[in-house]
Amino acid sequence: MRLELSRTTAIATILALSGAFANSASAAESLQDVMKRRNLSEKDMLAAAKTYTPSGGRDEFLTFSSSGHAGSIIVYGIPSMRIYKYIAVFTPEPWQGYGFDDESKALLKAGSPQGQTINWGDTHHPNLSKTNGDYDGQWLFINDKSTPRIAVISLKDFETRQIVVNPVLTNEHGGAFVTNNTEYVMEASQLPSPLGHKYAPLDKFNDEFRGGITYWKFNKDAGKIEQENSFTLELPPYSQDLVSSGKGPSEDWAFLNSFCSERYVGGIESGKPPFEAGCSANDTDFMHIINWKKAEAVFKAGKFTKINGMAVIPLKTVIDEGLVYLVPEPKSPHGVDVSPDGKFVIVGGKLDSHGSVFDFAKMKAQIDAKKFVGKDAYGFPILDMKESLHTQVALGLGPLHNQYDSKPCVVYTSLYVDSQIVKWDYCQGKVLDKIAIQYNVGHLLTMGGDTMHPDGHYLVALNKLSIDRFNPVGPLHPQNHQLIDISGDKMELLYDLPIGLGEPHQAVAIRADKLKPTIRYKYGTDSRTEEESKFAVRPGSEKIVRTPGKVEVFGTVIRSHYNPEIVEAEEGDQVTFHWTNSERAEDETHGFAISQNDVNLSLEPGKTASATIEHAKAGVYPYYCTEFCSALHLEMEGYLMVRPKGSAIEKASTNVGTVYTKADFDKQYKACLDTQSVIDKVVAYITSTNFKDFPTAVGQVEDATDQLKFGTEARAKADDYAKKEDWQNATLWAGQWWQYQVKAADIGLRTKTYLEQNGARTVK
Ligand code: CUK
Ligand code: CUA
Repeated sequence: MRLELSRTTAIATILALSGAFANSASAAESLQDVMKRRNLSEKDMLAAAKTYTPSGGRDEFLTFSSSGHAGSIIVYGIPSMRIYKYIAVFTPEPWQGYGFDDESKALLKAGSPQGQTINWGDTHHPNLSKTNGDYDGQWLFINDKSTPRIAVISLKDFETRQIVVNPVLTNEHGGAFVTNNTEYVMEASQLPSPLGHKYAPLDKFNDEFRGGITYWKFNKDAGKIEQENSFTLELPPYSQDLVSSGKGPSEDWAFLNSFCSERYVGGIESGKPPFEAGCSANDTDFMHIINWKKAEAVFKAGKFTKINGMAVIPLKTVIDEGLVYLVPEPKSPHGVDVSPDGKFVIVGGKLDSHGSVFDFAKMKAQIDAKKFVGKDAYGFPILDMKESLHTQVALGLGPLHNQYDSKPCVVYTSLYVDSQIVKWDYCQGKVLDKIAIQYNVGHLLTMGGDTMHPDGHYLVALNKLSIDRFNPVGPLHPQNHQLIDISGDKMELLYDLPIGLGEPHQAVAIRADKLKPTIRYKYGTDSRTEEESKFAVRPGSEKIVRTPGKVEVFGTVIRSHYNPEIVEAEEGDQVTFHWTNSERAEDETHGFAISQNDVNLSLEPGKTASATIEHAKAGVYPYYCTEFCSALHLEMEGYLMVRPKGSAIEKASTNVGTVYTKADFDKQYKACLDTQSVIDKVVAYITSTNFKDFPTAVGQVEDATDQLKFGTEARAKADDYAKKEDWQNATLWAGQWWQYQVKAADIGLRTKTYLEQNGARTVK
């Protein structure tokens, strides 16, 4: 339950607190001083109190927003509006190693049309997997409008798992929308084209060009789209737009908008009016009412042809089997959104000032009675518009997208031209409230707004322009997401989030407690497939395998070294590194960059990733860690030595650098013994508490124990060499023992602080 402070109580509390501070002896500014200095009103303070999240605090909701043609997904929290992550999807992203390790390169290649790797995408609509119409927190999908593709992202590790290319359509817009139980991910075309990437001249537009909607079968357990179980419905060459799945009573159906049902083909260069004129001539376009459940049965009965390996149900079969019906909708519609109870479909008409509420039961009755007012040019039955409508409400100029509230019958619609959001009652057909937005709003986002049980609370306006809202950063402005409180009767603007990637179209938000991401990978996981990597090795079994023309490194990384550190190769060799991060500690990620090469890996705890240099050029290539992983991070380094063709292999040199004596060894050894007594004290403190009740502390203790174990091994080596009076190796191994001690002490102190701050008790 959310604690709702009334406005006056909140302000009284803030002022009382500020009074308390003013009375204190410190010279710190009071709240009133700050308000005055920064010119903040009480309303601002209230908005701040509703969004401000103290250090270490958590958000109530997580948002997944498209980044538009930046090709990724932006993750941010609500109400704090703090950005957490950019999930790389269609576009390479070096921090995550995405598009730079062999595994993700393979994923991007498999997700590109044959013969090329496409390194960007135009993301529009992220959508979350659903079970019984509500988010289940497992999978995320997003579409690429430019190259018709759908990506699957795992919410276990927030990584892209799969990209599928549509072999039939040339572009799309109506993706990635899911059916009520994520049986299918829907993807509808936008610009009509000959199916299957064929050529046909534009004067054959009516006969050879087509639209289509693909039903990608999703296997929820495997987290995979199965192309062999997917099918496409051939549709008339209208510009199909967005699609919304039915729910409850309409669960077997989907609703797909279209514009340009005029089938106009522009040609401004030859004196014709542009597309925009010819595509908005008619008063109405067609909403497609799709019986996908029946289409699935038709597909399973084998009534399809195959185009480029994809099952396509031909136009005639679609009509004959009663898979798609049309109903006129106000011209150039955009948003189509099914209500939480599945009874209504609300359509926004970009060039119409109404929100049109279609009644599913009324449409279904006409379909069942085969009562049609006519057919389109291809023979699709058309329902009566008036008889299909529940109501139409004058909302304002340019209604685009709709999102539902947790309150029954309440919906929010963006008004693109008016730059406003309108809150209205779609049952009674009346406007309830309006709020101004900066500027030209597109999609809206309410919490769980497209599920059967929306959470309410907040609304985000995904604006198209930010004009004068932020410090200028050049002609390309940040994108602007505006957070609005919708818990009361009046909408209240709370916060502006400038986003430095664009252009975000749609976003979805899920209650944070529905997500259970992992903290570390199972040892040796290929994160791009989530399967065990065949290249993983355990510490102690690292190896370099040489075959003619090839060097393959199977190594491990841990604070703060690579094993191996020196790798020899010959000019022209193919050199592959497979690294496994053998850390168990939370957030102990290492990187791997090789100078002068397009290589950077992100190695999270437990992960295995690979990088290949196809034809090594002679030279010295330092490699190093790109994440500041410990105090000795800068020392986490190595060399790839590529000797000129034909020269002999060299051993890593041991006779360079400082020479150590017995005195050096004794000094280092004493430092280790002193450090050990500090560690013993920290250990004594931790074990005197109930640290076992804190999973975070338990994880840290395990990690520290690992480090101490490695330290003991290094100490044994130092002792051995000391016995042989090899002071060089004895000193270096004693130094390594000390490195492990420092890491263990660091973790130990972190644990001590954590326990103190989280109220651990003494138990013995
Ligand atoms: S679209 Cu961009 S504002 Cu692609 Cu859903 Cu409407
Ligand atoms: Cu590993 Cu820095």
